[in-house]
Parts: sequence; C-alpha cells; structure tokens
Amino acid sequence: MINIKENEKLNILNHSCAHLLAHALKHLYPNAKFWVGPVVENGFYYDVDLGDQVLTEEDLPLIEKEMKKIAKSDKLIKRIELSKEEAKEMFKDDLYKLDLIERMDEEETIISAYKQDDFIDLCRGPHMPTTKSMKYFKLIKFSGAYWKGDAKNKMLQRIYGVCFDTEEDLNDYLNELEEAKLRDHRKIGKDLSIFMSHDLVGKGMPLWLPNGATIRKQLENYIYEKERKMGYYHVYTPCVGTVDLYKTSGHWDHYKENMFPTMKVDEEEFVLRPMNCPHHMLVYGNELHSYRDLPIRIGEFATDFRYEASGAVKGLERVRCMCQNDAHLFVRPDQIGEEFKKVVSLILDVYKDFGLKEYKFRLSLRDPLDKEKYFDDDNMWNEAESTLREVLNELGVEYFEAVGEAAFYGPKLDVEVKPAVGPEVTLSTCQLDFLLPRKFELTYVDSDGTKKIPVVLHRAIFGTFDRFTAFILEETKGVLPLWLAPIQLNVIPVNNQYHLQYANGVFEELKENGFRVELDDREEKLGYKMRESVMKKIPYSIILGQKEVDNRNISYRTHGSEETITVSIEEFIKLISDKIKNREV
Ligand code: TSB
Ligand code: ZN
Repeated sequence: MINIKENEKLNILNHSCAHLLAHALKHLYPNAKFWVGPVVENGFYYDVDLGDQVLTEEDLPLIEKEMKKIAKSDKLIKRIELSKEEAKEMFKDDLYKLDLIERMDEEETIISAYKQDDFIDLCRGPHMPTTKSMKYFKLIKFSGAYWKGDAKNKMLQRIYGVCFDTEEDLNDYLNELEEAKLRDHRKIGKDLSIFMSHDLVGKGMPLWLPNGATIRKQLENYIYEKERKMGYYHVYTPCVGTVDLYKTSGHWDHYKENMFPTMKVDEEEFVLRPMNCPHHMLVYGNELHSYRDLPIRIGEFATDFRYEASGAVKGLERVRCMCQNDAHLFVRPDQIGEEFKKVVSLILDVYKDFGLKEYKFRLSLRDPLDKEKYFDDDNMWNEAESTLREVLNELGVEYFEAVGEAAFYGPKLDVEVKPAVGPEVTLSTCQLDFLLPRKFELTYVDSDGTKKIPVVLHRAIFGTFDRFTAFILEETKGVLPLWLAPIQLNVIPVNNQYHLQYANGVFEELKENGFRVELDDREEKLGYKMRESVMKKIPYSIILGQKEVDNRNISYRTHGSEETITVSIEEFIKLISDKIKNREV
C-alpha cells in the first residue's frame, strides 16, 4: 500500500483534506475545538473535541457531505502569517491552539495559519490552492484518543480519512483496505477460534483457545527441534524476579516504564519480568566455564509482561503478556561473527520454511557522535559493527542501516514486517551485548588460565509466539499449512444412516495415527458441511459415501480445490504423513 505521508503530493493533498474535515466539523458542530490533524501513512486524521457530542457511524456520511459542499464551493486556501502575540489573540478562546502556540519553539517568531472562507487553522503548510482540489476523499473511521496521548487527559474524537488525486486511486485504496481488514489476524483469530480476550483478564492479555494452543505447540516443537540441533539447551525459569535482580541488570534504571508495578511478598519485592536475560545470566553463572565450552546457548520459551499503552495493544501482535522464543548465547569475542552468522542463517531458514518473503533486515548502529547514549568503547563498537556487516554481506542478505538506533549495550539486527493493518513491527531480533555479562560478573577461563568476560547475543527468532502467530495468520489468511493447522482433517459422511459407521472407523484410524482430525456427524446436508469445512480452512475434507464404503477407500478434497481424489486409506496416511514430516507449506 502506498505510504501517503512519504509521497510529497499526496501528503499536501491529505493535509489540506484534514483542514477540509475540520472546516466541515465547525459548520456542523459550531462548538468543536481542534487539536492536531496530521498526515499519516494511511491518510490523515484530526483530533477534535466535540464537547458532549459523541459521533456515531451515521455521522461520517453527513460530515463527508458537508466536506463535499465546501470543496465544491471552491474556496481559496490562503496563508496568513502572524506574530506569536497575534496568534494568541486570534485563538484566545481555544485552549488547544493556545497550548500549541505555547509549545512552539522560542525561535519561531512567525506563526502561519491557513484560512479558507470562514475557517482558519494554525498550520505550517503547504496546502493546495483551493478547496476544489479535494475531490476524491473518504472518511474511514473514528476512535477515541486522549489529548496528547495521556490517559489522564480528556478523551478527544479522532476521525480518520484519506484523499487521492483520482477516483480510481481512491477506489483501489479502499479495496485494499477492505482486503486488509479480511486479513487482519484479529478477525481471523476470532473466526477460527484461535484466541479471545476478556475484560476480566485484562487488556493486552489474550487467551489462547484450543486451536491457537495447537498452533503454538507446533511452533514450539518446530523451533525447539531446530535449536536443539544447533546446540541450544532449554531451561524453565520463573516469570517473576526481585527488584534487585532488575537493579543488577540495569533494567530497573532503563526499562522501568515498560514494567508492571512491583508486588511485595513477605520481605521480598517482586516484579513481573519484562525480559529473561537476567535469569539466563544467573543460569550461566551457576557453573564455571572454560573457553572450550563456549558458545553456551541457553534458550527458553519464556513468559514476559510489559506495560504497553492501552491504545497500542493489538490482538496477538502487541500484547502485555507474551511468550518469547528467547535465547542468550554466551560467546568469546572471537566467536561473535560465527555465532551471529548462525543466528541470521537460522532466521533465513525459518522464514523460508514458512514461505515468508516480505521482510526487511534493519541493522541498528550507534551514532558515534552521541557519546551519552552509548557504552563508551570506540574499538568495541567499530569491531562489532564491522563484524555484523561482514556477516550480512557474506550471507548476501539485503539490509538497511539505522544509525543511532542501537541499544546502549551494543548493535543489533531486527527483522521488520508489515502487518495487514497498522505500522511495521519487529519479528526476529539479534542483539549484541557487552555489558550485561559484566553486570553479573560472568566469566570463563581462557586458554592462558585467566578469567575473561563473555559477550552475549540476545536473540529471538519468532520474536514472540504471539506476534509470530499474528503474522502467520495474516500471511496465510488463516489457511495454515497441514503441519500447523489446528484441525488437519475433517471426515464427512455423505449420509449418516448409511455411511457413519464406516466414517467412524476411518476417523478412529486417522486419530490413531496421530492426526488432528474431526468427524462431522451432524444431520446436515453434505454441501453445508463442505462449506463449513472450507470456512474453517481445514486442509483436507474427507468425503465418505457409498462408493467409498463399498471399495473400503476414501475420497478427499484439499482446501481451495474443487477436485476430488480417491485413494486407499494407507496411501492417504502415507501422503499426509510425508507432508507433515517435511512441514510442507
Ligand atoms: C531477545 N532480551 C531480548 C531477548 O533476549 C529482548 O527481550 N528483546 S526485545 O525486547 O526486542 O523482544 C524480543 C521480541 O519480542 C521482539 O523482537 C518482538 O518480536 C517481540 N515483542 C516485543 N514486544 C512485544 C509485545 N508487546 N507483544 C508481542 N511481541 C512483542
Ligand atoms: Zn535478552
């Protein structure tokens, strides 16, 4: 989808359309007060205070109608320049605009506003020359938004819209938007009973239903197998730690705003953990290590809790309770390149297995001029950054560099993906860390008998099971490959009276062979049951009628195909066993 914010022409058009929206609102709700109306990736929005007036779905077409009226009347959009004092005088009854004026840079002596007929708004511009320029626009939705994004402030109403040059572009965009809504994992998750939420459990705390739990278990098995083959050892550690643990790690000082508040039990003060690194540092420190033992790879499917803003939580993609596919790799400095290469290769391997193609590698580096933000050791940074670059080049991986985005403790590589709806998110990550092992006084005995400090690589291939599942559901539109599908096979007798007994036998045999299979023995028509099987996105529907009973075989259809294929049960079992074993996509 086109990024409107980054397209110069569309940016100006959408910005002007935001003013048009505010203008129309002012006509319809004379007491309306306006906060900000920026252009975003998908168009524009305006945050507005409508007093006691609460918008409903029916209001959007009415607002749009008024916008069209103003647009057609072809009003000139004029730039006006004011001094700060003049601006304050002009907006003296408008707390929101006064707040904006107050917050403007000291240096900014001239403030610009744009006027179209009877409406004027503070704005840097530029704008289209007349209101007539906005012909093809649509208001998309509205939601609540706290003033300045702070839950302590008043809730404003945010109205979203989009504007294009041509009717065709607008229609294409609206179609894409519809398609994206269908792909949204929150819709698929509900339709396929994968997860639910409940106010009694809390925001950002999804409950994985049996279908979702099956998917998650398969993902766990899959990555566990891969990690074991690569020499990882897995542990279980508690999802709480004492405040002192997080003081030692430095999270208490640098990550506290992302953590849940503390709780006291007897004399100990606990926090729900936001990360697992401190626990894994202690596991490493539990034994003495020689240089020959390294790399040591400690993995865990670990539950973490993070405070995410209530407006930011989203289905399984951004949650407050998550499970990381985490590992901490303890390496000697000379092993950084080799180990990093293994992690990147694993990421590539996993993405290939899932058929993922749309993703971007981002290499986050320090800003060498920013001496405050980064751990101060020029040599270490230079060496580490060039090692990571070399590995990526060696593997032929395309990546972009983000200077100034590294963590305090080292450079990192992230994989960015685009969800169906909303901005890009990080899936996989691999972060180099020179500091944490020092904080926990971790060592290994080097070949010369001296104690040395290991380097740590934090890495999560799926990121979290939560976010990865969200992404996979969107990529596949819910049509999961056989090995991952919660229900793999659906046995459907054509007529219960004559075929149920045989169907039952087939069902039992398939179940016995370890497949996730259901038997649809409801007294419904075959067509109805088949349609439901398709809606549930079950990979194989097995249809058993008189011919199959007589020949002791089965007929099946795969999801998305109209072709019916007849085989013996043995052949069928062999066919799908192979597909599952090879995790075919
Ligand atoms: C990799 N200590 C490291 C770990 O060793 C760590 O926690 N890194 S992280 O902060 O980047 O988180 C790991 C991954 O978790 C991210 O790459 C992202 O894919 C996923 N993640 C982060 N926050 C959320 C969230 N709120 N909901 C779902 N997944 C999340
Ligand atoms: Zn970590």
